[in-house]
This record gives sequence, structure tokens and C-alpha cells, in this order.
Amino acid sequence: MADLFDIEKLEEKVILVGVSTSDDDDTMESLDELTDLASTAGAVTVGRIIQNREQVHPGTYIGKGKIQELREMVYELSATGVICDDELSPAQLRNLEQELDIKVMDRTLIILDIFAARASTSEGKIQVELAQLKYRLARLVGLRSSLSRLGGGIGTRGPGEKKLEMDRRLIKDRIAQLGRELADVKRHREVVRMKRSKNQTLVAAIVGYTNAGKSTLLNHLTDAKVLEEDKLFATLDPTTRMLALNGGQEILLTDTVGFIRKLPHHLIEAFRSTLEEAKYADIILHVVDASNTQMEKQMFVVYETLANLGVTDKTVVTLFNKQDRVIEKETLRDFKADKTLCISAKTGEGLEELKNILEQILQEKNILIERIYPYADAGLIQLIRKYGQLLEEDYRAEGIYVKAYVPMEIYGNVTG
Ligand SMILES: Nc1nc2c(ncn2[C@@H]2O[C@H](COP(=O)(O)OP(=O)(O)OP(=O)(O)O)[C@@H](O)[C@H]2O)c(=O)[nH]1
Ligand SMILES: [Mg+2]
Repeated sequence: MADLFDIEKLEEKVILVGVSTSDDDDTMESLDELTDLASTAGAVTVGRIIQNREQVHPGTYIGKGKIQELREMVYELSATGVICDDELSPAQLRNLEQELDIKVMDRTLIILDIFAARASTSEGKIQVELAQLKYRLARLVGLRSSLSRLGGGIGTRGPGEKKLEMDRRLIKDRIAQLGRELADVKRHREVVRMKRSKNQTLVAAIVGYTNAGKSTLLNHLTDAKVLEEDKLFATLDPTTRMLALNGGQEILLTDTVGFIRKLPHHLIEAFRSTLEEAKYADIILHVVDASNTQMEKQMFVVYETLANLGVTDKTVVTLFNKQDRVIEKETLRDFKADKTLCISAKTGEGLEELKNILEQILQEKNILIERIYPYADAGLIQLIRKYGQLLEEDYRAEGIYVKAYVPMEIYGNVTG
């Protein structure tokens, strides 16, 4: 985006705005999270305001009285912007900016900002830029008066008015171009996936709420050196590593982008191919931050997002992580999981057990064979050794006796 717009650095002081539609919803927690998101994006939260309404105001997000209250708060706290906790419609954004005469942002924009700062591979960058442009394009329609601020994220001023007129067409062209580039990347990814499945190696996708400890787990298990940080969305690009299990079998582990409540749909759309890593996995390792008071809600969001992505019917192992930080140990349950385990990705607690569980799952997915191969077929035993688990091997007069677990996919090959 930097080449399309003039960007000026500002020190941002923001007020967070939320709408609570019922007494028992999670507006407070959602605003806590928005504070973290804002700080990750580089803004300081100086205040928050919650309106209780039956529903979000269709024209201005919050009602007239609250707008007045917010206006005073902006003045008193010398705020430079407000962030609404839901994605605003173009009209809501425009109206609220006019009413407040200050930069108005929403949760989606902040998440997009963070993603933009984090993306490192070309695929990640393309995906983020695509999501940003679509978000902005939708908000350019028919706008004039507040154009000077529109679409600016944390620490930036929006593009100038003259530029925007030109940009509308440029943005459309750019979206089309990025779409084509992304299609190329996707094709490449498909090829890699095909190669992988030809190799018969099973894949486990590490999924979970952002900051749950997914990258830390991958690093501890495989020495992958993925960036782990106490920040939201540290990982945007999937990393895959081989993990050798105790019985000699191997499994591929893929670290994935974290989930969050109200994940912007532009991002889900743009990041679909990345998020779909989980769809092509054989096993889901669901990492949960058991030290977080929002654990239950976060697990719910993860399952909801997985369902939206069409990831169902997988073997799920839920890992209640950060046990080293859990003081009151309670019984942790996840009825959606096939297995659960308490671990600490940091100290390594439970990780040997995890490897055993993975081995067990692989065995369940494999078929037990027991037979004698002629010496001329020794090559087949190599195949078994590589992709299955050789339990017994005995060189006898009539041939080689073999007892082994083999994956379904090569069962045909090695039994002829
Ligand atoms: N105390 C403790 N901290 C942990 C543990 N596992 C991870 N962390 C910390 O939690 C923070 C987030 O860890 P990451 O591995 O980056 O989390 P992630 O799930 O990959 O997060 P995103 O990539 O942002 O979605 C880091 O500061 C880690 O050091 C654990 O078992 N115990
Ligand atoms: Mg990560």
C-alpha cells in the first residue's frame, strides 16, 4: 500500500467503542482483546466506552447520546482516534467520522494492519494486500467529505482526496492482478500438497487461538525456529516440519495462522488457502492456552472457524498448553476432541506423551500386515520401513517374514 498512498506517522491515542446487545455477552472481554490488538498495532488505548443497545445502530454504530459522550471523552483524553469493536459499514464509518470529526477505525482495520505488518512470504503479503484493498474499496464509494482520513490505519493518515479518485481504478486493477498472483501461488501449493500425499506421510495441522503457543510447540518438537512472541498473530505463514516419532515413523507438522473472535471475513477469504492447511491435514492438534480465563470462548471460536472452513471429521487432539502457568489445576474437558492432553510447550511437559499419542493415531490409521516376502521383493520392505512401522522382520529360508503397520495408501502396493 505504501506506494499507493502518502502515509504520515502519528502517535495514536485511541478510545475503544463496543456495543453490548445482552447482559451475558462478551463485550468486555472482546474489548480487552481489542486493547491488545490496538497495542500490537502500535496504538495506546486511553479509554473505552460501551453502549447497551438491542442492536448496533445501523447508521452510526452507537446512538446519539453515546456519540455526545464519546465526543467529550475524545476531547478530555486528547484522543486521536476511536476504534469500534465490530466491522463498520461504509455508511457507519462515514457518519461517525462526520459526527466526531476524528479518525474512526474498526476491529477489522486493526487486524488488517497487524497482518500487513506481519506478513513475510510473498503469499502472505499478497493475501493481506488483497484483503486490505477490498476493505478499502468498499469504503471509497460515494465518499468525499471525510476522504482525507478514510482508510488510514494506526499511525497513518488516510490517502489524500485527489489521489483516491485515481486510486479507485488503480485499486481495482491491483485487486485483479493480486488475484492472479494468488492463483499461481495456490497452484504451487496444490503441487506441494500432492507431492506430500504421494509420499504418504501423514500431516498434523497445529491450530488454535492466537497466542495459544502453536509456534512454541512446533519449535520445541522440531527445532523449527518459528517466531514465537507474546503478541497477537505472530505467525501468518504456515511452516511445515518433519517430526520423527519414537517407533521410527514420521509425521509432518504444520504451524498455522491463529484464530480470533470476529476474524474479518476479508481475511478469511484472502487467507483461505493458508487457513485450509487444516483441511488437508489428517490430524488436528488443537492448542489451547489453559492459563487464559477466556479459554472456553477461545475453544468455541476455534471450532466455529474450523467449521466455517469446512474442516470436520478429523482426528482432533486438544492440548491444554501453558500448564506451567496454571496454578489451580482443574479437570479440563473437550468433548469435541478424540483425545486431550495437558502440556507445556515451553518446559516440554507432556510432549513425550504427545508423541506417543501421535504414534498411536498413526497406527490406528494404518493396517497391520503379517506375511512372508520372497527375497526378490526386498524393495517392498524398504517401502514399509519408510512409510509404515516395521514391528518384526525375520530372514527365513522361505523368505522374509514381516509384521508391520502400513498406511492404507501403500497397503495395496505391499500386499500385491
Ligand atoms: N508459560 C508458558 N508460555 C508459553 C507456553 N507456550 C507458549 N508460551 C508463550 O506464549 C506466547 C505465544 O506463543 P506462540 O508460540 O507465539 O503462540 P502462537 O499460538 O504461535 O501465536 P500466533 O502465531 O500469534 O497465533 C509466547 O510468549 C510463548 O513464549 C507454555 O507452555 N508456557
Ligand atoms: Mg505462531
